[in-house]
Amino acid sequence: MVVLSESSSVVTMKDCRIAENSAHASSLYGVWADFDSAGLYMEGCEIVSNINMKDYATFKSLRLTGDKAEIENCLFANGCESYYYEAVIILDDEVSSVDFSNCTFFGSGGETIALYTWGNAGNLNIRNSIIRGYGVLMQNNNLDVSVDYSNVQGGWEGAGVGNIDVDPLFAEDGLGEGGEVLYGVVPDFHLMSSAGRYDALAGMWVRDDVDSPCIDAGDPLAWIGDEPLGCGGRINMGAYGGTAEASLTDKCSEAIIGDVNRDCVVDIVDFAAMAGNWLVSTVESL
Ligand SMILES: [Ca+2]
Ligand SMILES: [Ca+2]
Repeated sequence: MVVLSESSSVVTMKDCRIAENSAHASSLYGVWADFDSAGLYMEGCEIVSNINMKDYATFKSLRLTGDKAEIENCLFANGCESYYYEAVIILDDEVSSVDFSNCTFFGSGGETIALYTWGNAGNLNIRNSIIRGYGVLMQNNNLDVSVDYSNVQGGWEGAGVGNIDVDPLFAEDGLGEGGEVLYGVVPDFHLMSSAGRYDALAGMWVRDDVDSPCIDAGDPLAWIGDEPLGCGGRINMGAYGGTAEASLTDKCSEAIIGDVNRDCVVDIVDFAAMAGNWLVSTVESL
């Protein structure tokens, strides 16, 4: 477990992986961030396949206690079979502002809750994310919550637009047909795609027979980031949306100069994107 406590500056965690740990304790955490005055920035982190072996115990990927956090392109998924209660993410009281963007929350087994909040008063914004498992539970909640362009188990009836509730068609969720954890099976939360999907285990691109509904389902105004050629010109939901490992929309024979949004067509959308940034420069002065 990583514990971050009483930091006077913003802590950055980038491309960290906390995985395949098991322990026997009442309560376990991947990261517990308890800040008095600063905040947490996480990008590209994975807290996956950890398990608490004790009955009626929990493993929480992330616990935020206090102040603000900004979390992008992170994956939170932990195994839990017979335990009656678990939360992938927990937000405690005193949280003031938490933004999740392009994250995947997956609670497996038992009555696993993907996102749990308790007694908060602040802002929680979730965008372009996938929340599967036992859905979202909020108790004594005073948070101002918005969820946009996300796939939420059980649906989302609060503030926000563009949300869906469908099977995200992960490459491998690590569960059997009865929802049981398949030990020894390495989960892979890339989205299935007939045009192309990065197989994390094999380290190569493959094609599936089906297409995930989370492909090109993110905020249409969000930039595609590093999504590769054939990305459809629109960001995907989930932890790999906006990255070079984003699942593809189209099979494209070659890149075309001027195809700004990499959807394999040069049209007015590309022209507008370029015109909107006309004469903008990011060159830093020496
Ligand atoms: Ca896309
Ligand atoms: Ca284009």
